[in-house]
Amino acid sequence: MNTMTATIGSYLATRLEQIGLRHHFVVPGDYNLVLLDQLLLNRNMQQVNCCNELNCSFAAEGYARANGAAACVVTYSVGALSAFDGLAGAFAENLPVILISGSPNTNDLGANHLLHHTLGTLNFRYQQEIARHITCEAVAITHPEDAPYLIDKAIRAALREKKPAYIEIPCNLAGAACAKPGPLTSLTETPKSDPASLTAAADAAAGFLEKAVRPVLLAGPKLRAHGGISAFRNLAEAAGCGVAVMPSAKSFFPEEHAQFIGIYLGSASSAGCGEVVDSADAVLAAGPLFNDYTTAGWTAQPAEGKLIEVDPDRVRVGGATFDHVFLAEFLGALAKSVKRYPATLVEFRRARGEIGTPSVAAPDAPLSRAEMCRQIQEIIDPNTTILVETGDSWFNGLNMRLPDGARFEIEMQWGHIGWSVPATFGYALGAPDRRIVLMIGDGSFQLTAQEVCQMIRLKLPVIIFLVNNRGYTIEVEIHDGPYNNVKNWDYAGIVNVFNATDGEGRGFRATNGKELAVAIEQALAHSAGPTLIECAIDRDDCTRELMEWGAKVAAANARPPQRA
Ligand SMILES: Cc1ncc(C[n+]2csc(CCOP(=O)(O)OP(=O)(O)O)c2C)c(N)n1
Ligand SMILES: [Mg+2]
Repeated sequence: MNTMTATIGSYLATRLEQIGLRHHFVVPGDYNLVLLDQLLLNRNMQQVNCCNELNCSFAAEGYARANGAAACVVTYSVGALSAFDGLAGAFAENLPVILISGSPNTNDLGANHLLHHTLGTLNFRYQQEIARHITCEAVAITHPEDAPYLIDKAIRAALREKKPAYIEIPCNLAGAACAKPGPLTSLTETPKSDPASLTAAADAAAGFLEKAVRPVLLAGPKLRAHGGISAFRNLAEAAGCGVAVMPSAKSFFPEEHAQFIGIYLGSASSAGCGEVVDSADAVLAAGPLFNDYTTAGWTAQPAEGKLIEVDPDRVRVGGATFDHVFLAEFLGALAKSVKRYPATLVEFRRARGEIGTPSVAAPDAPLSRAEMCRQIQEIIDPNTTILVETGDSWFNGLNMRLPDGARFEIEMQWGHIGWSVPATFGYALGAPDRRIVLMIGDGSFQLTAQEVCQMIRLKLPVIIFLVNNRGYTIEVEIHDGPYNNVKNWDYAGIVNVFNATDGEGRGFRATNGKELAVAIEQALAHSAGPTLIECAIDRDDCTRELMEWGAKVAAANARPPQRA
């Protein structure tokens, strides 16, 4: 039997299709053109061009958020080194993005001559070396017979670790024959906890909670990547206590649930939540990520002595660590034995007080941040995903109330401004039936604005709220200076530039509530392309949470150097 029925490119395409990809993102270059031809032969996957490789990697990152995994294909060095920024972001955000880079002809590896798109030295291995730092597996194919093994090794690692992987394919091998793919199951096995360690961890956690009177549960960003969302909810319902979420875990626990107590971010928490979490005598944090931002400058890190930390593959309770215990299994095991702890819910209702309805601004009053958010809130339905960019959009978004089913995407660990335009593009392709809403500041938009043209090209009805406060307001709150001013653009007008003669994007500028309402109405009625609504607000009109958080982060940044 002839098993050599695949090419390296078609093998890769089959694998990407098998792991659930219906799209892959590309920027062509001479080192990857034959590979792109091979990928195009697979009719079950659409090849999606991006404007540049940074955007290409962020588009894949956004697609992975919607779809569970993603792939992008770039050319050697000039492309890949740009894509590494988004790939590193996927590492930080626990998303399995496969980056495939074309590379030099295999005959050039040992030859004593220089190549274009390289450093102008004889070293052609540096790209893979760099990739090792920002992926869980980085492979370089040098012989066709090894290709299936190496491709599978990289994809398997990415799916298991929920981290990016890197595959380098020389330009003269993409069309070379190799063995055809075996069954997919070999790539997607679910890891199993050590049974004794799992039982011991669940017993220790139950015992730890029994000593507490006011425990709370805290959802962290790794819950989704590690498949723990429903197990977390079951545990919460078994324990009956208050449930807070970290900012990057917003939407991982339903906000309409009777046990939801809000977003925990120290003094920048949502109403009533900070008081309850800070005074809890035990905090079970599931898939958390505590860094200087998520702890508001180290002011909101639960003390070690009251923390149960459930990481993807280990649990820490008090002074003990239980290894090889996987998050979802642990939450499931604990749910079976946990007692009920209603105290924090009672406390939360008291601490939160009455929730008022936001007042409606006069239609022709200058647009305020509050009025903008009030109107955006009205279009968030259970089928909406709202993506929020680094800046005050983080806090505006965190303050939105999500009906059950609505989703929320934030990139708070990597925090690359400009992430959200390409990520929204990728997300929209991965979730074609959802309403996609993006909130982004003027400064961030200027990094990756050109990817709006791809939303136009593919007729994606994304709604972009571009918050024009004429500067880097989040940085103004951390540390101000003349560098925080941003050159103004005609943001609504730029959509027409991208439309050229064949696009159907729409651009609006809102300077008061009435103009915003009209623009939103038009956006909701427009399905043939994106709508960008520039919301012109005052430079200092920012959230209370940003001011609180900014002051804490500034203080953490300003700590003097320690003496030995
Ligand atoms: C790639 C990158 N460069 C620089 C920064 C630093 N930075 C963080 S937020 C920010 C400004 C964001 O301004 P804008 O998008 O206008 O949001 P605003 O705070 O005004 O709402 C900058 C420059 C970053 N996070 N990422
Ligand atoms: Mg701004």
